[in-house]
Amino acid sequence: HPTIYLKDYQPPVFGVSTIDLDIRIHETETLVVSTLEMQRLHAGELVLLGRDLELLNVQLNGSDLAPSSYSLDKETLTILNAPDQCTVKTEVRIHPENNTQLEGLYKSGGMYCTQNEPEGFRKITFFPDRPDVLAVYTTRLEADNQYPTLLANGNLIEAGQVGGDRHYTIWQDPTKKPSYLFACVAGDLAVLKDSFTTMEGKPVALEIYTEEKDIEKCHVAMQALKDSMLWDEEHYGRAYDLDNYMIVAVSQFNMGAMENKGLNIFNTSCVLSSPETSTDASNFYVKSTIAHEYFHNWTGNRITCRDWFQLCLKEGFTVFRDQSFSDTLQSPAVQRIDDVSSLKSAQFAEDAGPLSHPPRPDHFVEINNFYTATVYDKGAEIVRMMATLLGEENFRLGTDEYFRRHDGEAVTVEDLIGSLSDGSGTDLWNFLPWYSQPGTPVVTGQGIYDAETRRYTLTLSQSIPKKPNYPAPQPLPIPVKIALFNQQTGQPLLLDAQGETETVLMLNQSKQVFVFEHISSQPIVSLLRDFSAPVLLNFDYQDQELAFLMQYETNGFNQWQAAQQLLERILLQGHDASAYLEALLVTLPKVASVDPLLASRLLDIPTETFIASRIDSNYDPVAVRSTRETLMNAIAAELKDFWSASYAALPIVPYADTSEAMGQRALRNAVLAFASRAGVADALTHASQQYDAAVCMTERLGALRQLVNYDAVDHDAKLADFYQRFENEALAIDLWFGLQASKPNATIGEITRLSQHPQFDLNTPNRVRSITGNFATNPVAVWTTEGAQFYVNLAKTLDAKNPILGSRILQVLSRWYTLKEPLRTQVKAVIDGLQGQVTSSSVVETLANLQKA
Ligand code: BAL
Ligand code: ZN
Repeated sequence: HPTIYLKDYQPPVFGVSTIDLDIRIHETETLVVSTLEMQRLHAGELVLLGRDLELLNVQLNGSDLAPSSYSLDKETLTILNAPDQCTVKTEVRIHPENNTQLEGLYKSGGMYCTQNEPEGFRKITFFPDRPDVLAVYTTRLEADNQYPTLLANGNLIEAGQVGGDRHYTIWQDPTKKPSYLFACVAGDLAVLKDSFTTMEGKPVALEIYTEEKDIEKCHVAMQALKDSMLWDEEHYGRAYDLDNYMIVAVSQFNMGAMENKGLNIFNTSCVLSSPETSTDASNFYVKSTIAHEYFHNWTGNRITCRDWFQLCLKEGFTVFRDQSFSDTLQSPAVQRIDDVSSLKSAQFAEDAGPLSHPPRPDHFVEINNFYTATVYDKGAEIVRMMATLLGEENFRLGTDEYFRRHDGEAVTVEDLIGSLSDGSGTDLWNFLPWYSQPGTPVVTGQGIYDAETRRYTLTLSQSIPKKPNYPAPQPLPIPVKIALFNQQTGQPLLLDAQGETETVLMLNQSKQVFVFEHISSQPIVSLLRDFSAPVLLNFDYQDQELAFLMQYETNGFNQWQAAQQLLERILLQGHDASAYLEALLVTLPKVASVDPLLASRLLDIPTETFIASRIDSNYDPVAVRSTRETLMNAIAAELKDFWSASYAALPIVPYADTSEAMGQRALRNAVLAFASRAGVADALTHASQQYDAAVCMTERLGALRQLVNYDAVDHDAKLADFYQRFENEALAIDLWFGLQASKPNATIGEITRLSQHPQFDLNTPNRVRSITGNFATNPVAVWTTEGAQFYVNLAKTLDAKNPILGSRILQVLSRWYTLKEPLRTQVKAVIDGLQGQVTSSSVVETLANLQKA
């Protein structure tokens, strides 16, 4: 598999002005005829890309081409001596009914659907399948009458019967788009309809398609769609451009969702939501994913990527936009906590291992391997830093300029930085290295107070890990948002004459000194408020100072961050837990009474996998478990009275989809978990009662988790009850698998049995991930030869069936090299056993990266 380099980018030789597609679906084959109007842009050959296509016919300007006039290999069709303007028509046969890779056109359950990002379109027809070739699409779709719903991008312009048992539709998308945004669907689907009128007065028909039985679960998504449309108008001045916006729910899907122009295709897990079958977390995820895909219409579709190295251009910006939208759905402090939690556990871990890469990689073998936390989440953090630096008004001027300049184009990260700089009047070019340097920067700080001069001097320095095959890292611009607190009063200090208590320091050299005058006593500094930069922070705090910030910080995010810093010291450096416990004892009840959602997050204890991501050698999963268990037990014991009192104060009430109600449910579940651990009398009885009385999935699953984790007498009965209740609800059954796979003391035998359950299905990524993702949270069992073998076996099976998923699953083992011996050697031998057993570019590239570590 060849390596592709950013530096080798060449513009397309031919453009395509229009493509007419005729897709005729039959049970045992699909025939695709495509007609491309092509124009030469540069010197070179006319090359179309195609994979797994059976070429039946090719015509140039209306005449059949003899085999001597074209050449065909596994990936390309080259038309020899093509004129500068030409019409190229191909007819191919494909087999969506056998396509288990879930790329291109495939069958999911009883319906046909597509997934073309990044390179699926070449599995449907021959085309210059690259994001910088933008064309107008007209699609004719024909299928048996048993598939009454026939959808494609754009407007429906014709429909009719073909004989007695088949029918067709013709769709035209007026906007030029790259091939990865093409979509079509054939199925028997119900539809939920609504409408939205844009700020330009244009009515837009909104439609969500799913199985009839799930139609009532589409209301959350529909409301989120309307909210997103309004939000983008209000915050970015962006209105929707087509007459309709369709979303189709699909049960077999590798990604969360896909932003195809006017015809989003969604994993059911990201669009269906009901209180009975979805947790608050998944309900929230539905809303933010709907927003994400909608926001892509401007950041991704109207302005797309020049090449796949620029993936973070659309993904980073769009994640930043969906995170900002989500600030309106729950308290912004908790939104930031959740985003930073996942950044630290996924992206920091990725950047610390053999899969480390910059947000804009400079080479890849398989682009599917780069839909990563680094591209998405670190990409979002870079946009966030620039937005922080500019402030709301100037950031808007910058984004306005980006949309004005590049609408309808396929562009690069440089185009974004250039527009933001010129539009805002602030030079942001020093942010460019953030896109090209891998590794998490470490910011180290020291504060000195001089009582005589009443001066507080803060010294900050940065260091960026040097990664193999990358040039020596250069210093980055790092915005550090800070506040200072008076130790005696607990109040924030005024930092200027305008009464500001917060300021942003720009650290853009290796080391810098910042001086604060007129400070009347030794302050406590709170650094990196709202996580103003994606860095690791190393400040010479006393534990007591962090405990102080837990109690007195007025910024909810930094209250949480102070707790996390203390916890990391306890878990990673063996610090005594007393300062943390004392602070938690006074802080938690206070926060719980005003913001239960924030209180629930204050009980976040770094996971074993997060702790492991910070240990680079001699990692002993059993020792980490034991240290963490000791801490958890100490917390449970210290706050025993609080658990009892607050559980009683949080009765089950009728369901509401509000931040406050979510907070009460989250806190109740966290309290129940600690109460069960503390052995509070009746805790498991309460769990059992909560299971029975639950009005929503969050309550039912939260209770069931404690019954299962603590082996309550009725846990088998409740698991059976859960299964029976939700037997026909695939997403709830995923939760049932996931809960058992994440049981801390689950053995590999239990995991293997789960994977042999009749409802386990290798063709449904959600089901596979319900086990592989949840079991991965149990490093004690994963890091054994049997545990590693489980992942290796799955990767091997999926290598042909679904390599994108196979590669993801193998990535769970990426930090094998940090293990203590003899485990390290044993697990490496298991990984090496895959060598020569796999052939897909996705799995082969990941295996090679793992072996290089
Ligand atoms: N573009 C792939 C799915 C997403 O990020 O929206
Ligand atoms: Zn996206």
